[in-house]
This record gives sequence, structure tokens and C-alpha cells, in this order.
Amino acid sequence: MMIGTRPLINNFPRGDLRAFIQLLRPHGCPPLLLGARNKDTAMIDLYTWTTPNGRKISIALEEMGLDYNVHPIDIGKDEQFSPNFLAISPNNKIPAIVDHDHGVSVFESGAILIHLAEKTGQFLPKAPNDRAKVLEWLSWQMAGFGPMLGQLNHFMNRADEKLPLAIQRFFDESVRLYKVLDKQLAGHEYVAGAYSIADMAIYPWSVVALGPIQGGSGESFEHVAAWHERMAARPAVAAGMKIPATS
Ligand SMILES: N[C@@H](CCC(=O)N[C@@H](CS)C(=O)NCC(=O)O)C(=O)O
Repeated sequence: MMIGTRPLINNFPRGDLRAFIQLLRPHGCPPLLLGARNKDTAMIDLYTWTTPNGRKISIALEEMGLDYNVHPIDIGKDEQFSPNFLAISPNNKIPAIVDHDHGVSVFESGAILIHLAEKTGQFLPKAPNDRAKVLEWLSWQMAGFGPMLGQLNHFMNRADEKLPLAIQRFFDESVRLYKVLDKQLAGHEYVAGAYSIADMAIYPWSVVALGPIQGGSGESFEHVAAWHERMAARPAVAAGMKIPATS
């Protein structure tokens, strides 16, 4: 085996959502105001961290032109286990949003992307066939690409005990998934045809893992690399990838 580069609020209880958010603020979830955004008028609170799953949502919010406040949840300090955060994200994971416009909170990045796309009527086609393609690739990311890369990162870089079988299993599966993505992008400018929430979901993972996967496998995923360039050139993608700032 050659593995080269190492670097590798469901609905709130009915009631006053804003009052609940005010409750969060003294408990380690302070809002971080972005630029000229107004915390009193922003319709969306985003709870996130500096990871690919979080950045899917900041990219989407930027692309959709939605006004939002960022609440960093430092998962390195276990802030995802605070009771106030668990009230909106019971699976103790970022990202999560509160959409005051609709009085709803949403966790799971795929569900959040669909919610935002349906709310704004952007990046998720209405025509059934086109919509199915976007949901296919979004599901591919949620069920395969993200989890496999996440497990690979865990077993290669984080686990105290290095388990060759686990590393091999998740590495091989990651390479296979990149092959699938590269083939799809050979024939499409964006993953599911027109630019969509599927691209927003896949890109933050793909961009961090491409180098190590290519280096470790000796494969070259040129169509993925070209798509990365198209993605990085979008101002909203560049902005979303910086949220929250790494300080
Ligand atoms: N399927 C979830 C995965 C979210 C996820 O894994 N979040 C990680 C950071 S990228 C997290 O919050 N981990 C903290 C923990 O597991 O305690 C989604 O897509 O929203």
C-alpha cells in the first residue's frame, strides 16, 4: 500500500425562537458579525466550525445572498455538547442553522442545503429529472464521499493506534469515489449539470483531500482539479470557505 502525503434545532419547541437564541449567547455561542451584516435583521443563524461540513453551508448562504450571523462552535473544545447547541443539533455535530424567517432550525448539512435551496428557489432545479440528478450527487456526498474521507482522516491522522486494515479500506474507497467523481466531471461542467447544491456539498471535502489521495494512490484526477479551479473562481465559494475564520 502506498499512502504518500500524511498531512493529511429540528423544530424548536413552539415558542419564542429569538428568546432562545438570546439564551445561547451567554453560553459560549456568541454571534460573530460579518462585515456590514446586521445581527438584528439577519434571518439566519449559522452554527459552524472550520471544517468541510460547515463550509458547505457558508458557501450556500453566500451564493444565495442570504443575510446571516455566524456562531463558531469550537468542536476542539467540545462546544458541540453544550445543552444549548444540542437543542438545535441533537446529533452534536455542526453545521446547524436557525431560520427565523420560517421559525425552524435544521441540522445535517444535506438537509440544510435543501432547505436553503427551496427557501430561495436557487441551485436545486424544480424539474423532476434535473432535481433528481442534484439529489443523487448530494446524497452521494452525504452517504459516501464525506464519511469515507472522514474515516480515512481519522484512522490515518487522528487515531492513536494505526490500524492498517482500516486505513487501507477507507483509502481504497476514497480513491474509488474520486474515480467516480472524475468520470462524472469529465462530461459535466458542474457535478450534476448546472451549478447546484451538490457542488457546494462536494467541493469543501474534495479540495482538502485531493492532494493526499492523488499523492498516495499515484492517480491523477484532472477533471476534479479543473472543477476545483472553476469552483475557487466563484467569489461566493471563496468567501464561504473562509467562514469561520481560522483566526
Ligand atoms: N452528516 C453530518 C456530519 C457533520 C459532522 O461530522 N460534523 C463534525 C465536524 S465536520 C462535527 O461536528 N463533529 C463533532 C463531533 O462529532 O462531536 C452533516 O453533514 O451535517
